[in-house]
Amino acid sequence: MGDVTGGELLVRSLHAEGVRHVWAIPDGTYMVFLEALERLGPELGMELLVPDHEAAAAHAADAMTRVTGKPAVVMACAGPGAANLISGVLCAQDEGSPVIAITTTRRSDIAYPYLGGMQVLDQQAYFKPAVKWNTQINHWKRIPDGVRQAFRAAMMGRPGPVHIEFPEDILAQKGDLDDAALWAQAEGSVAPTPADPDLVRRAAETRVDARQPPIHCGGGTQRSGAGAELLALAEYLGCPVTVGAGSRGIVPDGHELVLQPVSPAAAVAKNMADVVLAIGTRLGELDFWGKPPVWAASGQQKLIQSDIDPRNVGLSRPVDLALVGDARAVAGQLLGAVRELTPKRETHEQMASIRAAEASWREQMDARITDLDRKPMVSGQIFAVTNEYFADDAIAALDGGNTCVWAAHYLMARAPRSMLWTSNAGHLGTGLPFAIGAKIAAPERTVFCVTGDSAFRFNMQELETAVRYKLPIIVIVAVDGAYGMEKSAQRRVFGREADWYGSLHSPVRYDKVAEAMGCYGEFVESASELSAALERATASGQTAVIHAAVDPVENIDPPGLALWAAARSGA
Ligand SMILES: Cc1ncc(C[n+]2csc(CCOP(=O)(O)OP(=O)(O)O)c2C)c(N)n1
Ligand SMILES: [Mg+2]
Repeated sequence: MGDVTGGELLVRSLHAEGVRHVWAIPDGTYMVFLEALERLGPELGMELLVPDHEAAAAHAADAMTRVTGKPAVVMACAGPGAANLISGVLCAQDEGSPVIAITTTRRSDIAYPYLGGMQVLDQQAYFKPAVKWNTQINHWKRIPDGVRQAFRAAMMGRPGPVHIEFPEDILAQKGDLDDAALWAQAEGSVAPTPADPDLVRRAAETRVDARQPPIHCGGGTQRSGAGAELLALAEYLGCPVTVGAGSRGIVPDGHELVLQPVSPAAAVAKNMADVVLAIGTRLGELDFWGKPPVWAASGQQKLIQSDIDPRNVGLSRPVDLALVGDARAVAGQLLGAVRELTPKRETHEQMASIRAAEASWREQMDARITDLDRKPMVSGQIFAVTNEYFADDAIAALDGGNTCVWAAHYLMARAPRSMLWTSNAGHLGTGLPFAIGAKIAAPERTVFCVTGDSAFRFNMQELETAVRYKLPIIVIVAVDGAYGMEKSAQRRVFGREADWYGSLHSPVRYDKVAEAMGCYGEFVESASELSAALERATASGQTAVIHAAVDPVENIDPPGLALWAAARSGA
């Protein structure tokens, strides 16, 4: 009988999967695990990260997966910790983030909900709809393979969260390491799968013969890191590229072929196309379900759809050719196939009319943000300033209601994995935790967050976490004193003069709150003051919060709101 605890075996099993960070609020049920993590962490290169709320930790882990393309681990205690964790896990599921959620249960002899034990919850049932796979490990020996299964399940197909739980007595059990099935995964164990080469060839022929062949990129392109291949494919064919909220930056904004989502230009490209390649996407709600009026009707337009998960293909409209496979692999295959069929092409002539549609839309939009001295500022001006101030590979974590709609139109995403936003889940409270997770995962990259004031309040306590880990992230809070997007909805729905029922906050100075929590704070009322404030915030080297007073009337009406509302109708 060895003396390696289940807690230590869990640490070693996570290490075998390449884990470097574990988010967890200390708890007695896994103190044996924490003992081993403290003892072995320096040697194994593993670190404990302590959040202030479990849901925020799940969001931070979510961001880590987006920035690295790898799974990230979050742990929570039996009962209330698990309950707090769940909203972050649900969000990760919507977003396709491989978050490994670990919970404990109380001891096996008392972990029965009817028995009267403390912190007892049927967590298997509770997590089941929120994850791809979950299990309970009931023997010391099964810890490494349980962990291995969890990592495989999280990464296979469309990535997503998984849940494993350990009764506290299993973590306290002891055994001999030689008896444990502990090994690192072989290279290639989770290799990205390509599509059928014959179908790829047919798809390439269809695209080469097409008159107007845009590429539409979904979030799967970001997950698989398909940026280089897609850029090369688009440039080779000279075709327009449309992106969704989850794929911004995959072909960098500012590139002559890429078009902003939810814009007339993107609608023209999609609607006029005779053959669309939609890659790494389900064609969901913010893609207008792949249907008219933004897209042409399926009889008039061929759709080649590619996704890693066959269940995502042909969901809401018929598909002419399906390429089931990893987005990066498929984009590389298509590039190889079109190169054999045609020499490199000039930029498609259609780009001229598309750009004309974009220019008139942009002109109207930009007229609203030209006066940089106006107080309070217009929300969109925040992004005009951050676009200038931050480097191309800076990571922007976005959060809020209308604040994010402004961001969608004004923020330039100029690198892959540079814009983090829960555009599928629409989950407020993710911005600050995302920024924290991103900075930990990519310390060499600049990270900033722009958040609505209401969104910020959901997880504002995590400023303490950012300060504790000395993370120099800059948070810009767009303060309209309200649930701005819900004011827009009231105006739309009430059918009478809306009075912002339930939508207004009492005044808060977020820079002062931040200062009280050990951050650097700034209060800014006009966009012209914002870059100097950003300079000072950067120079502080601290976690910084800038209270940006935005015009509450302007914030009710971000650009494209009618288009966004239209996106949210139909199916
Ligand atoms: C967790 C969560 N709760 C509630 C909502 C509903 N909701 C969507 S937008 C919004 C208002 C957001 O306000 P704020 O963050 O201040 O941004 P603003 O619209 O004012 O720019 C609300 C309450 C949500 N999406 N997520
Ligand atoms: Mg607000």
